[in-house]
Amino acid sequence: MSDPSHLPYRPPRVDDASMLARGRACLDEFDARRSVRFFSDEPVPREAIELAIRAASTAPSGAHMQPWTFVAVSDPATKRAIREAAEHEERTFYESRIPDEWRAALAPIGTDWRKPYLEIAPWLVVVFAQTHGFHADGSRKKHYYVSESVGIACGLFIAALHRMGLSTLTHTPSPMHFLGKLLHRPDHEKATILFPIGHAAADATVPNLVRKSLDEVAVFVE
Ligand code: IYR
Repeated sequence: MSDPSHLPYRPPRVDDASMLARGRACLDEFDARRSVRFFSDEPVPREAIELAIRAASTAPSGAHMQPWTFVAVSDPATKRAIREAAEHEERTFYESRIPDEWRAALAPIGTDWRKPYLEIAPWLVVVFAQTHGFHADGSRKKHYYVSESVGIACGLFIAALHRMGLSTLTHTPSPMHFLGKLLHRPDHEKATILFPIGHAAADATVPNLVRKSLDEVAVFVE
């Protein structure tokens, strides 16, 4: 007898030649993505953000708990409050807390404490990790592999935005507690990544970075 809680799954079979053609196209598309710090203020429809969140939420997660909350902000006053709080934290980071090795690592990227994109980009999406959930009776429900699950969801989110022609940045103001306060999130939700989202500015530039080669990132055991 078949298990009623399991359904047949028959992903379409792809022949090797098509597989490799698709793989190359996918690589080219992902390779063309860059983290963007210069945004246009041109509006982006809310539905584009909804679609990217739904795409992200298809990520595999520990015991299928989907332990994430995406908070999407377009309200200018809230964006301004986030910018002000982020710049306050970043200023102390860059001016005193930053260790020398970290400062040197960031030098080629050229970042500093100023974060104008937090007001210019039409959307900010803050991804919160839920340290636990709740059962129907209000008791705690355990979540598993929360960082891994949220990290995978964020990866799919970035890929979905890129496929839609939108730009983003994985921004991690440190510390991030202010985001939970400003966005009225409950204590069991921890801010993990803040994504400014929009169209890249017409004159946007990106650091001239080189990606590691396959040999530097992979080992095959055959
Ligand atoms: N959170 C800071 C610092 C920063 C840290 C890393 I690691 C980066 O790759 C880039 C920046 C900021 O957002 O400027």
